[in-house]
Amino acid sequence: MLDKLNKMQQEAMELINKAVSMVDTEEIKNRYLSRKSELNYIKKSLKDLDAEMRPKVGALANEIANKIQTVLEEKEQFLYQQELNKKLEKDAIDITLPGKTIPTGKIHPLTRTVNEITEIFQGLGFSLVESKNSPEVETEYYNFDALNFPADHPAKDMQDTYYTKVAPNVLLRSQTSGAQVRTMENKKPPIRVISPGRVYRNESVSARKNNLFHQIEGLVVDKNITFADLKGTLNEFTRIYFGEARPTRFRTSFFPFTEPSAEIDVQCIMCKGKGCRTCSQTGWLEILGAGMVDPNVLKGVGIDPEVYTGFAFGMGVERLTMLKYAINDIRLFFNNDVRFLEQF
Ligand code: 2NL
Repeated sequence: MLDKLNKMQQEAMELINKAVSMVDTEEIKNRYLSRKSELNYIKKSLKDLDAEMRPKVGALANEIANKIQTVLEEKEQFLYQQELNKKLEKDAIDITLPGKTIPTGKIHPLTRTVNEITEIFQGLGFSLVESKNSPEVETEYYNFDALNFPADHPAKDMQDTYYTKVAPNVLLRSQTSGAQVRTMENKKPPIRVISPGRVYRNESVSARKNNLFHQIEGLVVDKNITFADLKGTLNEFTRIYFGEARPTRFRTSFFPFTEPSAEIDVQCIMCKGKGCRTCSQTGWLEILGAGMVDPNVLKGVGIDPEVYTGFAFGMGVERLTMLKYAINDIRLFFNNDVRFLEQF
């Protein structure tokens, strides 16, 4: 019996030695230490042995059970650590790596300019035209006739404007002036509005021209409005938009809807007036067209030009954006190339 126990111990030690996983140690525990194990059976059957053998076998059985338990627990601990280490290694994350960033979109540079210019004029007391007064599909009347264009004006030519097939007099607007004509029809002076929006011209597309672009027009109508108000307002706008005091220049010009008319230049922001490629060596950049509202335009919307006067102006959003950020191709605004867009 003692031999049998010794052999059992040896066998158990070998198995423990060979165990490579917690599954193995669990099996060994069942085999040698559970209630149904042979060792337990021997311990329970001690009473059947004779008085001389009983204490010896009992002592040895207990000793062996304790030994197996101790060694097995050590092995279990070792295997547990080993398995844990493997798992930690496998699931390891490098907490010093940069986090996953979710790319966020940006405001389109043209939208940014429109917002910026709108806010400047809002600060000067202007409000936005109502969108119901500002359709992109317009009638010939609001786009041209109400603005004092003569019937044979070249801008009305099919070559210059997109006419629709809806009706002979329905077209894509070539300026946002129609929105201001509608505003004057619906509201008594004093009027101080700006009308940003998309406009269309039948152009062949190049680095400088696109057949869709954006315009911001402004209109003031009240009693005693003079050319001095026009100059003061637009000088103030230029100062704020270009960020610092910059000389401006008002040149005489012509538009059918204003009299007198002016084109407004700002000193070249690239060369500060010395002359460079951006300003074609002139030292000046044209940024605005403007003038006193022609009496015929006021009459047309039922405003008495003997009582009220006004000034109006218009500017190209693409052009102002290109000047401010030194962009050399208008098509960049419309290609949606992220390498361009993400720079703003
Ligand atoms: C330019 C010049 C201009 C206006 C637009 C206007 C509107 C009404 C009455 C009179 Cl309702 N004038 N608009 C006046 C002068 C110039 O635009 O170069 N635009 C890109």
